[in-house]
Amino acid sequence: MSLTERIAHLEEEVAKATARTADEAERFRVVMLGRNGAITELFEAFKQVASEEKRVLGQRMNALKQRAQARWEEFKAGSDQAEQASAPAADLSRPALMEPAGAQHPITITRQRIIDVFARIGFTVSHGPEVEDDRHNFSALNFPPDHPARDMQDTFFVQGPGGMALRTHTSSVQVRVMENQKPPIRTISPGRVYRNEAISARAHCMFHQVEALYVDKGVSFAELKGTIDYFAKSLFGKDVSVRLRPSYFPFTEPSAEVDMSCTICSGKGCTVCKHSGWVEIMGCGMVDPAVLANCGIDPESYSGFALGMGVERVAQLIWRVPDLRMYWENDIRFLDRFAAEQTLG
Ligand code: 2NL
Repeated sequence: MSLTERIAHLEEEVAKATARTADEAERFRVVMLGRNGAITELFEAFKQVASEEKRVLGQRMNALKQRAQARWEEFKAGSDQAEQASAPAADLSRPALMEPAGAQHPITITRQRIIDVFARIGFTVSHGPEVEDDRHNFSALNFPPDHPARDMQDTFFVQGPGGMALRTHTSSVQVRVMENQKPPIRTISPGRVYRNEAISARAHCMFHQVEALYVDKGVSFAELKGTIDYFAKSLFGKDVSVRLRPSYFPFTEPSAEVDMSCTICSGKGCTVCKHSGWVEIMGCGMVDPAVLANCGIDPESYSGFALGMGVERVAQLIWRVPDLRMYWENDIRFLDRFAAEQTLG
């Protein structure tokens, strides 16, 4: 057979070839284009062809080889589809694979519950900067210039001019609200606060606070106590009671510490309440008239109450968290406990 005849023969073979499976497609490749394949052998024979014939035959052979390669690609693609089509159909009645669901962090859940309780009695949420100036974190709140909280020992100061610091409470947000809004003011400020403390089971250098502020004409201490009672019963159940102990804050007068009947032992006495039957949950008081005046509100016409609590502390009382460090260790065995928890929302 002459080379021209062999080319014509293979052109016909390539045109006629079929392959339904991946194996058949592979056989076509080996027979035509493999190391000892017919087309490969054709190119070997081409070396003997007289040079005046080389151009015409060469073009025809290149076309043949390209055609064979294209058909092989077709066979491969077609066999993939055929094999998929012949595979058993997916059983659509099978239950879906369950992806493990993430959980909200206990601090997120608790913060949201606190916000929801106050939202129901008309408090809005306010936010402010975490890096504050001296005025909003200290001086407007009646901290005297030599107060220990202003010490490097207690507060993280930021390098640079102006005495900027990481806020030590979200009262700084309340100051900004009072500067910018006229009473009546009913707002809560949830957020991170920072204190320069050695980290232990009971203290961390960062924690979350929620403060509430109510300023209007004739706001009384009785309303403060009623609000706290409503708050504690909403969050911990109708059976809890609260008591107030006189205390001191620079920004409130009078001031009080709030205890709640121990949720763990219902007041009978346990290690959480140190056998007293009471656990501390927040601080509160009537906004000092000087603080109102510092923020542009006339203390002759208006009065207000404020309270502040640590979110870590409230979460600890809901779930009996024994060590504050557990919140930030991200141990999956701890975090998984909250997968089933819901916010009130
Ligand atoms: C606590 C106690 C408290 C306030 C926060 C406040 C804010 C303004 C004016 C007056 Cl703008 N008071 N906030 C009042 C009493 C206590 O927090 O133990 N926090 C973790």
